[in-house]
Formats: sequence, C-alpha cells, structure tokens
Amino acid sequence: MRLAAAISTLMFTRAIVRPPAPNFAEGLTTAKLGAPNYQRALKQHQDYCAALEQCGLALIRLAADSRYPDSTFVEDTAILVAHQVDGRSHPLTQVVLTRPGAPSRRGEVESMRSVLANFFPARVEIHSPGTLDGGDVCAAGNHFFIGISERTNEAGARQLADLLAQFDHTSSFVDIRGLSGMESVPGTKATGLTSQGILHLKSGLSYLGDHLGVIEALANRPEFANYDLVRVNDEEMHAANCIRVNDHVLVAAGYPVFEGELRELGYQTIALEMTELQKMDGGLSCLSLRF
Ligand code: CIR
Repeated sequence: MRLAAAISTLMFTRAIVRPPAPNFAEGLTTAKLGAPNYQRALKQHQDYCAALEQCGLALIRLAADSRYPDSTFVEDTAILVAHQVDGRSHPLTQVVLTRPGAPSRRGEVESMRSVLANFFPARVEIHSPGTLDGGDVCAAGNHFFIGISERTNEAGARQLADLLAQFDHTSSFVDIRGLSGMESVPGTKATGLTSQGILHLKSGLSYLGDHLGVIEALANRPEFANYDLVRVNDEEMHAANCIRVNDHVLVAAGYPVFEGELRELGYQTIALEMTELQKMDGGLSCLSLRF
C-alpha cells in the first residue's frame, strides 16, 4: 500500500487569521509583480476567510497589526502538532512557537503566543541560533517534512525534529536551498520564488490527504518516493501552495491544469483569487493557522 493512502486526514474545527494591515505593501517580497492593491488584498483575504468558514471552521480573527507588514501570514509564527481523537484535533495539540528567519518578522510571534495560550496549555519554542518559518513545515499525517531554506536553518529544523520526536511524530528534512532552474521557466506564473528557488517548502509542496501536491523541481526527491504525487507543472507552480481543509481543497484561481487534476482525483476544490497576496510572496497556507 502506498504510504499516503494509509494516513487519515485531520478534521479541523478552527483557524486563526489576521487581515493585511494598511502597510501590507511594505512587507518582504521577492515577487516582481508590482505593489499590491490594499483594498483588493483585503477582499481576497475576506474571501479566503469565507472559504474556511464554508469548510466548517470557526475563525479566530485577530486585528490587523501594522507594526508588522507581513503579519497576515500567520502560519509562519507557530507549528501546531496535532493529536487526534476521533479524527479531530484535540486540546493536547502541541504548539511550537517559531523564530522566523527574517528579523523583521520575529516580533510577530509574541501576539501569537498569547492567542494560542487561550487554546493550548503548553507551548514550546525554537531558540537562537535556530530559525524556523511555519511555511517550511508540511505536516503529512504523523510525518512532518521540514524545509531547510533561506528562512529555516539547520539548527531550527533540528530543534523542531527533536520536539516532534518527543510528541511521537516523525520528520525528514528537505533542503530547498539553491533549487535551480525555476526562474528560467518561460511564462511561469509562480511567485514565492527567491533568486535561488522557492521561498518556503510549502511554496512547492502541499499535503492533500491521499496525495502530495508537488512542483516538478521537488517531485523526484527520495523523501516523497512512497507517496502518491500530483505534479504541478512549471507554468502553474504557484498552485502547489494549496490547503486541504476538511472535505475541500482550497486552490489559487487561475491554474486550471492542477485544479482539474485534483477534481479528477475526487477532491472538491474551492478556487480563490490570490493575486494581491502573491505579490507579497503569500499563498493559501500562510494565511491561517488551522487546528
Ligand atoms: C515573507 O517574505 O515573509 C512574506 N512576505 C511572505 C510569507 C509567506 N509565508 C508563507 O508562505 N508561509
């Protein structure tokens, strides 16, 4: 049996979200797509929130925080390591507060610490010299893929792996530094790319329940050999950052080949306009913390 088929999909009941602040355009970006339109970004975020609610989630809506222009990308600040009871996330879920690789984003963790304290009694954190962004952590059932990237260093990845082992979860590292060849792809609509490759592991990898969605540049990595893959072609690379939320998969609009393949495989998709968030290297996964 293929490994992925043996993994059950976690049912989520809640998500933490934070809208973009008015100075959203002052955040970090490598995408050369121009400045985002703030009103459109807000609308795209609202539509995203509505889609999460359509999937059955109750939202914990944080106030926009202009101290941190990238703070709408809440996923980067914490890793939620789920314990399941009857297929649902349980209060025993472990929380790992991250230490984002970009110094301008480190302060985002403090407010997340107090929000998460309302839900989870125990929290641990990544310490210096480790750095870790949530966007580099892809949970696939009880196994976690941890990207080593420009944001997540080996010390941070190792700290997380040790914590996961304490929580009875396994992990493997996927080094995405220097992933080459992407910028030369003609006509690519991909963002989330640095001059070396992808920004975060989940810019190129998603766990769908029965499959991994993965960009071509990562598809032959031995770490994924035991999984059923849905390959994302080079022109649609940005589509790889999609999220399975209960019975649906949220995908970025405008990537018909990938979305069509998901539908053929039986996934119910919800396509969402992401253009303004993509301009700041954002994708679907980074806009919420789901549990
Ligand atoms: C950053 O560069 O940190 C933000 N502008 C984008 C973060 C996107 N996060 C993610 O993919 N997990």
